[in-house]
Amino acid sequence: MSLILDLAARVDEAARTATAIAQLSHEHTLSEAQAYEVQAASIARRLSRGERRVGMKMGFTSRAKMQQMGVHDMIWGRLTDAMAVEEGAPVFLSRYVHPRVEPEIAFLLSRPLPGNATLAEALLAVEAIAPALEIIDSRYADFKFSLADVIADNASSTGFVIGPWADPTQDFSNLGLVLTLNGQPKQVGSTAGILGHPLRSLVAAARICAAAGEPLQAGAIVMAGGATAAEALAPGVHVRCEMQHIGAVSFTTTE
Ligand code: OOG
Ligand code: MG
Repeated sequence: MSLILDLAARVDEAARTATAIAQLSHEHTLSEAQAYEVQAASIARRLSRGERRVGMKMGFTSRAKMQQMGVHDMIWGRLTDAMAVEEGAPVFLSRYVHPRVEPEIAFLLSRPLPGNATLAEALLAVEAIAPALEIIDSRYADFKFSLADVIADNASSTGFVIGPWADPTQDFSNLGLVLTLNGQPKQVGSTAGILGHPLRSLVAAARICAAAGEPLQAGAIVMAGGATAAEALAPGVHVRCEMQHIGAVSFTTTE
């Protein structure tokens, strides 16, 4: 088995069985390109189990996230239908290693986006925006990783919860947001924390996906990246993100 396929099996099995593994970088020096090959191969394993691609997620698009994790490059990951969590459905923490949650904004595309799309073109391709929560879960012990490690691990993707879809023609450049756990505010921020305007994250997503040979298609969901640092999840917690003007999204955790 090639090294890429072997490492893909390692991260995929770790995610599937919610078992922490050692960082790949402890044993192997992977380039960023090789790490994305591992990610692609791990997603191919999911697709062969019947999962379907539904979009992509951006990572480290805010200073808050970069500071929290000590990584200063944008990354991306692939989303499948199995990662979608219906709003209000219970989130079973036994499925994860050490899950965290972070507030994001999601885009739904009504048309394909070429790699060279401008901000204006990207906006025209947005059918709707929504307040969203991303559940991230590094498969690496202690949630510690190098850039190549986290890329190979599909950018810690685990789950995403999308709130009510809203009109994208309103100004969403600087919407205040609050992340509460059991009613207690834990993180406060703004969509402006995402690259100054979350639409910039969509433009970057279009460029990255086209370069990877998987251009963004109509119907794709794009998660713009955490606007604030992430919070650790424990059982029995009601998690809610309220986003100014566009509404709220929530879920409750269980064992
Ligand atoms: C990596 C994933 C980063 C974001 O929104 O910045 C990410 C991690 O923090 O484990 O999802
Ligand atoms: Mg995220």
